Order: sequence, then C-alpha cells, then structure tokens
Amino acid sequence: MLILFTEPPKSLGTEMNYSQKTVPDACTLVMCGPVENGLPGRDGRDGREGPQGQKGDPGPEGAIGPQGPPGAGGPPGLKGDKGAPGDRGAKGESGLPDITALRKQVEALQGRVQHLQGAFSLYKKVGLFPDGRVVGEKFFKTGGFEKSFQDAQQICRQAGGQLPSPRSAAENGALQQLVSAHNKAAFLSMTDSQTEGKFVYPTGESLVYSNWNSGEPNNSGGEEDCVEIYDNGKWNDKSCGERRLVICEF
Ligand code: MAN
Ligand code: CA
Ligand code: CA
Repeated sequence: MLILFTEPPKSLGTEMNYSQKTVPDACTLVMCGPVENGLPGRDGRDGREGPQGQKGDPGPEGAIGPQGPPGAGGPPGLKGDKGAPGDRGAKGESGLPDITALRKQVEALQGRVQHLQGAFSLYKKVGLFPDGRVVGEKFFKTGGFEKSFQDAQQICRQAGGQLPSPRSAAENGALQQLVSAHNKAAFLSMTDSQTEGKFVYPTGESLVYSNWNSGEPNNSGGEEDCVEIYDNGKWNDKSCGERRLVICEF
C-alpha cells in the first residue's frame, strides 16, 4: 500500500509497524510492512451484464376470457301486413259529417285505387304472356297440352276456372287465336250428355251463341257429346274421350 502525505506526520500510532522516507519537494512516502495481512477490502463493483438467457417454455394456457359484447343489430325486417281497420270514431258534436276528414279519406282511397290499377295492369300482361287472351271481362289461357274432356275439365276447375264457354263472336275469336297459335283443336265446356242433340253450358243453361261447322253437330258414331273448336273457329261435336288442347276460362 502507498500513502502520500503533504507533510511529514507529527506522530504515528506505536502499534503501527512502518518505514518512512522523505520525498523532496512534495510529500512523505510511507511504506507499510508486509508483516500481516490487512483487513479485507471493500466489495468490488458489480460485473458487466451477463448474456441474455434462453427463451423459456410457453406458460400454461390462460383461462377462457369473459363473453364479448353483443353484436351490432341486424338489418330491418320486411314490412308487416296491413293492420286491421280501426274502430269507428266517436260521433261529432254537431252530428253532421266532418267534410274535411271525409275529403282526406277520399283522397287516400283514390291513391290506393290508382296504385292497384297499375299493379293489376302489370299482372294482366304477365299472366297473358304468351298463351292468354283477354276479351271483355273474360280471360282464356291454354296450358299448351292435350287432355280428355274429363281431365281438361278437372284441370280448369282446380285452377279456379272452367272450360271455355264462348258466348259471342269476340270470345270465340279469342279462342280461335289460341287454337291456331298451337295448331291443336281445343275442347269447349258444353255437352249434350244429358239430352242428345241439346247442348248446354255446365250450369245447364242453353247456348246463347254457337258457331257449328256445316253439317254439325252430327253425333257421329252415336257417341259425340263434347265440342271441339277448330283453328278456323268452327265447332264440331266430338267424342269426349279424345284428347284436345286444354284452354281454361277465368
Ligand atoms: C269425323 C269426326 C266427326 C265429324 C266428321 C265431319 O268423322 O270428326 O265428329 O263430324 O269427321 O266430317
Ligand atoms: Ca251427342
Ligand atoms: Ca261431329
């Protein structure tokens, strides 16, 4: 150990064993003898930081998290059906109708009628394309296929209609168009099954219009109780068991 003093010490402890030498100009050099080991020195400074450790094993799986918040609302639903009509209003003070309120109701109804007319006009076109015909308040439509009279009658009834009963030249002309478009004769509704030679509508009513081909009806073979319409619009009595184009009247 080397100790430097700025001036010579005035006294030294008797227990200290030492040698002394004067250093010119500066200070006194004191050499401590190596007789015994000195007291342990102070702890050294901390060493440098060690290298980074190895990556540890993955920890155990965490517990399931709490339920998330509810999702965003869905798109709006379809428009509901029209509600039932409201209750009848209370009678007015004077007992006379409220003209202003009635005028508004009439205007609202006119709007609804106009809307329905537009919708009906469109549906009519759709329903008539391409095998339907409208004449007056009557509609004819063909299925395009052929069936016996009985099957054709059932098909038209199940559809909410009936076999054609042309009651005028105009109605007969509309049927003729469908027949010639398909190039297939079609059954009409009338028969003489009840009384031979007397053709009637399904209601039992006598014919109000006819367009028999010349020489018809002739009940050929004694078994012609149904009626077919040719592509020229003329009628012939024919066996009900034959297969003819199915046209229904609505
Ligand atoms: C066939 C059938 C009859 C019809 C005669 C007309 O025999 O179609 O219904 O009357 O032809 O010649
Ligand atoms: Ca007959
Ligand atoms: Ca005939």
